[in-house]
Amino acid sequence: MVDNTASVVMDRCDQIGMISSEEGGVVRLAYTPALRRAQDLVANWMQGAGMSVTEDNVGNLIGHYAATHADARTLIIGSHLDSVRDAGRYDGVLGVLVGIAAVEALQRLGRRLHYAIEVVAFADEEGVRFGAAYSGSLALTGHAAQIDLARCDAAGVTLEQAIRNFGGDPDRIMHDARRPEELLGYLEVHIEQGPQLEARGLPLGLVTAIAGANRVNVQFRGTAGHAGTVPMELRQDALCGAAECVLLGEELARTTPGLVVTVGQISVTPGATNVIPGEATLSLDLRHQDDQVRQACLAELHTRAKAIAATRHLVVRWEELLSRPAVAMDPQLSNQLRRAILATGVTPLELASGAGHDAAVMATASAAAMLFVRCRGGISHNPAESVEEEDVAAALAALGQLLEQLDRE
Ligand code: HGY
Ligand code: MN
Ligand code: MN
Repeated sequence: MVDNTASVVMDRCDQIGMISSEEGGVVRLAYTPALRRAQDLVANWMQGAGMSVTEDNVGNLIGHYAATHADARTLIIGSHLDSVRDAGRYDGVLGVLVGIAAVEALQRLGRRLHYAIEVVAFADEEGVRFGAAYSGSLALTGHAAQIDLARCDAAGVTLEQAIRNFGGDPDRIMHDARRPEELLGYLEVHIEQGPQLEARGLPLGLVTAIAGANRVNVQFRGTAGHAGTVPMELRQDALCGAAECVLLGEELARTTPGLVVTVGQISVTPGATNVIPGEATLSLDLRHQDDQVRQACLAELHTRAKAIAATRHLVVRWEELLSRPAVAMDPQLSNQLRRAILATGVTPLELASGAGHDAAVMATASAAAMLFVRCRGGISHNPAESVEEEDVAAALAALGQLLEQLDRE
């Protein structure tokens, strides 16, 4: 039988990639109508694969493929359907669709395993709309208390209201928690979002660890004034303070091995060409594989931001939105995954992930492992994101092999 599963996965990635809240680019933010359309389409594919489909209180989409017996443990295969702005078609989406395809292959053979499989599309992995991230996997791993339901999006809608509008129940998200003893493990298939697999001509990677990350909103407040009349030495220009902080973050990252610092957003008020900015707010994203280094750099940046404010007679507000430790993948499950990849004739590259993933949160409640798929030029968070169909086929073969291995043991 010609196995056209990989081409079905590619086609479905294209179909999901057509769903966006904006013309001319892929934007599917958490709890928006665009994500609703994507989740409803994926729910149909889950049903078609013989899974029973539910959504939990926090908005995770969950397809359940029952085991041979009722009290069996569950292997969760997950990733996310929400996207960044102007996103590609594979970040998150590929992992959900490969999971469904693996279950479809079992269903076609009428196979039931000694464990149940759940394919989960986690709510709000990217955290673009509300600033913090991972609400789906946090709720599922019993950390609902870490979710700040009062956070607002740019339109002033709270996360709580957004979950309710989406059809979830923010008052009951603590009940989404799964008991660790019922979980066999967690597996996430994801594009590498980096250049290493391509550089080595390898299709698949085995993730060793996921970098720790901080997200901070840094707000500088000065005094708005007339661009034509306030002498330079009397200005309290909030944007100049923020700009100095941006370049300072870049400088710190350039001189600290393994540190990455990114300012992806900056907003200025009042935002008029002839008004000295009274306020400037920047988003800070800081990551490192070593928690000590990451925390020391974060503290250094905070100290330097306060010094900038003091020198420029500004007030700085440092609001921490997210702080995630670096997480090592589970050795046993990773060994199983390595064996499965090798059994398909592929030698995996072992590498750490600079990108964050729900796997880092799932690892707090279950053995977690990740399979990376080569992506062209390592490009991601960009419409040019792309994968080769044969690399998707390689991932499907490795996943199918892993499912059989886990079933035998
Ligand atoms: O930001 C990240 O690393 C991931 O794309 N959420
Ligand atoms: Mn992403
Ligand atoms: Mn992702």
